Amino acid sequence: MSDSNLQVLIDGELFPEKDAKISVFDHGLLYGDGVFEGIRFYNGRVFKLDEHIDRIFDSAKAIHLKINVSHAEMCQAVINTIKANQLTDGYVRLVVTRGTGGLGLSPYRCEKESVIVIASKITLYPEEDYRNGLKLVTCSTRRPPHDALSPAVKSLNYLSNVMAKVEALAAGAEEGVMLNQQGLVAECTGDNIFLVKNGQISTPPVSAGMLDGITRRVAIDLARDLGHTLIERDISRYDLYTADEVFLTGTAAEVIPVRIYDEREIGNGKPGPVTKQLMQEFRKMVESSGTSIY
Ligand code: PXG
Repeated sequence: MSDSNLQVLIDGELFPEKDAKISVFDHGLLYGDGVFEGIRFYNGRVFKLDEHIDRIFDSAKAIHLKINVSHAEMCQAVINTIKANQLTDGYVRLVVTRGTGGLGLSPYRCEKESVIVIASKITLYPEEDYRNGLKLVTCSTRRPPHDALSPAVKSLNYLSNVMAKVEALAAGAEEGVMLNQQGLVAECTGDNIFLVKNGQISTPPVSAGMLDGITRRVAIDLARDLGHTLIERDISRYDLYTADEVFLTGTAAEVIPVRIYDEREIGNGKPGPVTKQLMQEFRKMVESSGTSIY
């Protein structure tokens, strides 16, 4: 996705896209040493901005990366970048890298972190996928265990997710289900997962080893507010195969139904009523809440 005239913010300074560059010695590039966020804005308002900024600070803390910018300044950087690009609807990629250092793993040789804000338009799944649902397969690439790199950290190390996505696409699917070290369902390569069975909604707990998705939290609150029973519990592939409905949540995907999983039709193969209701309520919420940009 490349918009020719994008203005990109790097360490507080705006650059035209073609001049928006960082050093080849940045440890974000050399070691994937850094963290990021994907944030959406709708209708001139940034959705769940505080939550995303909190999460990037938590991710940074977890990898021992000090961000020398305050929460409020980070929010302002996001808003200013959207403004500079005169956008009302789109997507922000916020990246904090360890910064420029020598060759060698030690982060202590990096002088200062770099904060990058890209604001752009977004297109992910085509409209028909929201109407019909996605095809999913199980990937052989697992989520890393908590004692490797915590899957709760939204780090610049997305290779296992990328490899899983390659598997999913190779199988002709749109998304891939990633299991944890126990073989239980964790999440998808860039989305969290939910199922509905006999009117009850369930989703794996964060402890299953996943990103604590902000859209996931929104979906949980929405479902409960609508009077649904929602529980966090261990979920196996069997549970998904035999579910009445399955849907995914993510900043990019929003709330999206699943039609087929590992060649098994989910329910009757059409988006179910709970999924449709949550999609609708989610849409209402994003259109009517968030931090004003202008
Ligand atoms: N799991 C993983 C592994 C993710 O990367 C989610 C779940 C959903 O979390 P949120 O907080 O977005 O509800 C994500 C989010 C991109 C992109 O550009 C990736 C995400 C979100 C937006 C854009 O690939 N990942």
